[in-house]
Amino acid sequence: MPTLTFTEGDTAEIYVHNELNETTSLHWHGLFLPNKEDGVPYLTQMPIKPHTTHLYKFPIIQHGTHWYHSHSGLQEQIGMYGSFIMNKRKDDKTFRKGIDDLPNIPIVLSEWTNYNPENVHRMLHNATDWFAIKKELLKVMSKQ
Ligand SMILES: [Cu+2]
Repeated sequence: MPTLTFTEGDTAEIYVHNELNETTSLHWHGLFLPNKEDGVPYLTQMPIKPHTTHLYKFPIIQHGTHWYHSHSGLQEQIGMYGSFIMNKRKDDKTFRKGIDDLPNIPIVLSEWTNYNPENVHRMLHNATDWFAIKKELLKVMSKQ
């Protein structure tokens, strides 16, 4: 999902247009914000219904690079996550010219599977050896 960039002192207004045919929600990982904006369905908010728009609005009271992700089902596992950059204010006493104003180039490293994550989840609960067989792990183990 898109990199979201703010500056400490801003008020974030993030409109989520849910174009999925299922509910969704977004969790702002590691951010200090009012609980009702935390993005956990049935705990801090109701799920965002399909084909509706939800506004997350909260003050940015910190700086640093974080990330955000879907908190619904296994949507995160199919790529519903992105970088969340909060720049330090230029009038911050600790602002270091030539360091804190360097451009941000976010790189997100993540595990990935081409399998439907619902299938992975099901297989993990069924104690299948499928993934060990695919990696030829059982063959290696039998040689020991
Ligand atoms: Cu998180």
